[in-house]
Amino acid sequence: FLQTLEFCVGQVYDIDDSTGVGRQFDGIGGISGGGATSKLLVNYPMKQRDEILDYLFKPNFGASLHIFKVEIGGDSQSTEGCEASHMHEAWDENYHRGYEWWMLTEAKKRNPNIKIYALPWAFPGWVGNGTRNPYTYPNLTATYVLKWVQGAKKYYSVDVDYIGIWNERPYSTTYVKILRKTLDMNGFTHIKIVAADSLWSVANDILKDPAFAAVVDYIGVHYPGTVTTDKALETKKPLWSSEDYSTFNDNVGAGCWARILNQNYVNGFMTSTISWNLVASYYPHLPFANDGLMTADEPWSGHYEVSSPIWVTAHTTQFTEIGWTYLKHGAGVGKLYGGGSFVTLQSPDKKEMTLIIETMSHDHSECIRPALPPYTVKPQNATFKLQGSFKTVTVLNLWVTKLGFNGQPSTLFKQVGSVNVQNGSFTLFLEVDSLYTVTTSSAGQKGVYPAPPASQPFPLPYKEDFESFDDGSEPFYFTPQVGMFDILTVANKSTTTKVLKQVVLRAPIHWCPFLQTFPMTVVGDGTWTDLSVRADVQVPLVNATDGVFIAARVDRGGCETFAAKGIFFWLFPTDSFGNAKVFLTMDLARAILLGSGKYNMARTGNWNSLRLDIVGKAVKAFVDGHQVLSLMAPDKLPANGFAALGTDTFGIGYFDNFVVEAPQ
Ligand code: 147
Repeated sequence: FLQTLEFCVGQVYDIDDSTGVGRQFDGIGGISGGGATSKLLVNYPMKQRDEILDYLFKPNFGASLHIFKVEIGGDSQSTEGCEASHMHEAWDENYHRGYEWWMLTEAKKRNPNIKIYALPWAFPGWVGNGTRNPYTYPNLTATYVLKWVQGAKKYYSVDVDYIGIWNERPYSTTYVKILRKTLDMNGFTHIKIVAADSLWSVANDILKDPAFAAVVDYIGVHYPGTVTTDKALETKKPLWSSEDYSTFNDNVGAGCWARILNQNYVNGFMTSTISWNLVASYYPHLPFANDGLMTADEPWSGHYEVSSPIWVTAHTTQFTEIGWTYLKHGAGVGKLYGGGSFVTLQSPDKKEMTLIIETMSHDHSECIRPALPPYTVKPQNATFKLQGSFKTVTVLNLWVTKLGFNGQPSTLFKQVGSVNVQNGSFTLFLEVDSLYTVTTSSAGQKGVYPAPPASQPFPLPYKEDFESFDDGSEPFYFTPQVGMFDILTVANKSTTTKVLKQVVLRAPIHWCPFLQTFPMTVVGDGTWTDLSVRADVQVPLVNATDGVFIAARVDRGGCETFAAKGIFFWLFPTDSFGNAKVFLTMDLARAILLGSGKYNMARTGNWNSLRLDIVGKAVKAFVDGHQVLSLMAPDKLPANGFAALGTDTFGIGYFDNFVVEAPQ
């Protein structure tokens, strides 16, 4: 008899606020940055760009995010590239660089209530003032961060809500205290501090040091695997998964995201989960391809994909708000008898409630990290019994996602009518790999735009003279991997011309495990094979690099840029007649020299034009139209890769009239 009953109504779960509630819900977010993850979004055709931003930020439309986290650019590599600092040097300030300012205003335009969270991954070298440590001069670092906060307010009317310390790198309790003081003294008492975007061990310092505890508003950890620690709970601080997900955005990624959105609270009492990244708007040949809630990496075609994690997000975000509360474990929050989990949230006035149920199976919900211990999920009936404030609820709206695998179709964020509550309870048959939202709210909407244009490869020939960009901005498509490349107007004979200038003059306080010292920006398509690459180049007289290069078949970017292979054509001009050197190398680090020569007409302070032709393994290099090198590259030459340009050291180099075309 018991078995039969269980088969009919399944396990019974209480939804009940009468003996108190759980923690305050702090919202679901996405990250632009860490780094250069939005690089290709900014030059989409306006129509598609607005559509993509609507899918991300517009309330009751798509992901409808509650929190937008952005990188405070540090002129240094932070995963997909380098993001511009607002202060390349101590004496320099510019609040119009890069794309994060623009992203902030677009997010706020769509949702004025979206919370803004800012975090540095890296810092310009001067912040360390001779050291590669941002805490040697904590006042300097705090002032640098303050300047960014002030810039957001002054130039974009954007209020920063949360500020972080240093992404996944050490924090200093002294620095955090000074940061608090610096913000307070400048009228930013409302900004809350998240510490420290890394591990749970920050709880030890919070428990030991009351002054530190007093300035930490939230504990933010990365990739917690849905669990927390006793010490973290002991601090009584709100706990956040301030970076999570980072999984390919197919249905397994959607399963990962659905599972952690629920279970970060169920298992770990975390009240916010933030996705790295928001939107995968970077070349897919860079690391972590498609690890965003959706993908928009083809500004040239306007093509984009609204991936299933967008609709998983909607299941929570469209029916909750920051400031709602989770119900207590055992009274609306818990694990399902047959596998899976559920959370219930209620509005502050206790009138609205939202129940989110996920039944993601192990193999269809693995995230990039950490490893997921085995478990099973079965189809099951579940009965929910409404008590307390919800006792009188009679009708609830039901939204369903069923992730399809092995060629099975998916149902994504579909309203399937309503659930009738009978005698204070309702029963759902739960399928595996599914997500259910049962809510008093009638606000949900599955936003839809007509299908975007078809996918196209990066178009060739590609020509860029930089004339259409403002000084100080960064050009579209060029994605700096080491160093920063800004637009600058320079004199050219009787007129002026806009050029691309490598602006980083000393090693940054880097985020990647290794310091990288050869500035390079990549462009185009990582599948490119035979190419002709051209650029006008100049090593100027002051604060300059020693040499400049153009390259093809560049096989990687990100934190491993230092190990990039490809064909690199270098020019080292001299400051007097003669002995200007040219090289061909098979790597950025110039450890694999393929050939060298001389070109007497290249002098610092002058323009020369470089051309690099590669067909199969045959490489030809030209300066000012004169062939200076011709050789066969070894078999190990990458078969495909980006076009690129760069400099030999942290020092100024100029580039203009960049061309990529099929070889003649
Ligand atoms: C995170 C970074 O914070 C992001 O910027 C991005 O790089 C993301 C990609 O998955 O990863 O950094 C981590 C890198 C390695 C680990 C965790 C986080 N890890 O090996 O546990």
